Amino acid sequence: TQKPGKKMTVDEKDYQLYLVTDESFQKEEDFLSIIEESLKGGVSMVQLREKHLSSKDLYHRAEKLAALTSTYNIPLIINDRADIAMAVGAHGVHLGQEDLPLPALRRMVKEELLIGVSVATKEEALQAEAEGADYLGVGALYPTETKANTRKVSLEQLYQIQKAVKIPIVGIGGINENNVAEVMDQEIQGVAVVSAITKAKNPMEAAKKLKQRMIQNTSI
Ligand code: TZP
Ligand code: MG
Repeated sequence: TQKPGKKMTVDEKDYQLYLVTDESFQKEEDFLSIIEESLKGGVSMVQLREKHLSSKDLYHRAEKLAALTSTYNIPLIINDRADIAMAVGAHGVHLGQEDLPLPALRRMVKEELLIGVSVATKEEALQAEAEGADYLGVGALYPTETKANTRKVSLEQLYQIQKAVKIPIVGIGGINENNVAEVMDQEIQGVAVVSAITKAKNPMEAAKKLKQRMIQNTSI
């Protein structure tokens, strides 16, 4: 946990294997155990993204998740809900293009929270960076069943976005052990995944495999 008023800092390497949770977790026991297994397998950052929960249930879920991620010393980001992020002492909040504009949110949270933004074009990336985003999620790079209405971003576009901004970038959308190397070849800091880990029979092994495949093919 952090001192009030001071932004929790994250390392570039914290972005390497970023797990995003999904509403397919119906039972809380499964939710926490899948995440704990993935942390043992090398997940380096977690985003709570559960759109079906009430504010109250989301808060309780976030509180439990914050206890787990802090045990593993892993940054926790809350999708779209700065109030919940602040309430549980999370590291940051993640915004989509349809969420509250970054400057408005920044006025409220000051430097207490990291703000990540989802982008699909170079223009959106440059704007988010200019407005003070701490990192970007770029995608969807591949077809995904996890999110409807994604916009397609090619690896070449990802590379161009990476060249255009200085802040850390994670690729997202349909990333798995077979394509993670070519994503990392675009010289970005990491990948964000949902199903490749949460739907795996063994989330710990899935995380380990992703990490191996990603390291094999990068110069870092
Ligand atoms: N944003 C763009 S694609 C996506 C989100 C949240 C879903 C990624 O899920 P998966 O299962 O890793 O394709
Ligand atoms: Mg959102």
